[in-house]
Amino acid sequence: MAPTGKPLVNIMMGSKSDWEVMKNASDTLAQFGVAHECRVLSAHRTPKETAEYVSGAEDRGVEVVIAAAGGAAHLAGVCAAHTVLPVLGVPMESKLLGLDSLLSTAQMPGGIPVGTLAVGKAGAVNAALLAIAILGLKDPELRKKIKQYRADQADKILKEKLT
Ligand code: RP5
Repeated sequence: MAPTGKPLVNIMMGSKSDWEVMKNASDTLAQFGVAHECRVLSAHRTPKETAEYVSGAEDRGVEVVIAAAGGAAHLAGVCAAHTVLPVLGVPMESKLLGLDSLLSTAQMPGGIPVGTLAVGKAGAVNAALLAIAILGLKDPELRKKIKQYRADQADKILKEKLT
């Protein structure tokens, strides 16, 4: 069940076509019980609404913004330009295998940072985990859950059997 309460994380994506991948970020936050809101908002197609939404994030009590886009992927950069909250960028796979998205998201000019994750699903999951780690700085329960997640992950690897 999706966690209820005031969203601490906003997940934004440039198109509904990004949702299949970004659902992994949402599911990861849900697994840790972190309330969040997911929206389709585009840097290019809905520039005004994107700016308004992210500009209001701090006042809504949001603490981390995750922004995913593909191709000429300016969404995370535009978000970072409109808020001082940490912005985590997830480059989507694209016609150029995500390299265009990666560079568009990562190559920010000095002064406006975007923390850029890997292209695609790994980036979506890791953006959520990094958001949780940021929230965990002042939430010992979340930090405990991260440690358990890492321990479970290690256990799983150590138990792998190759036929
Ligand atoms: C970007 O363009 C979106 O983030 C998406 O990854 C890409 C393609 O969008 P659609 O044409 O599928 O809507 O803005």
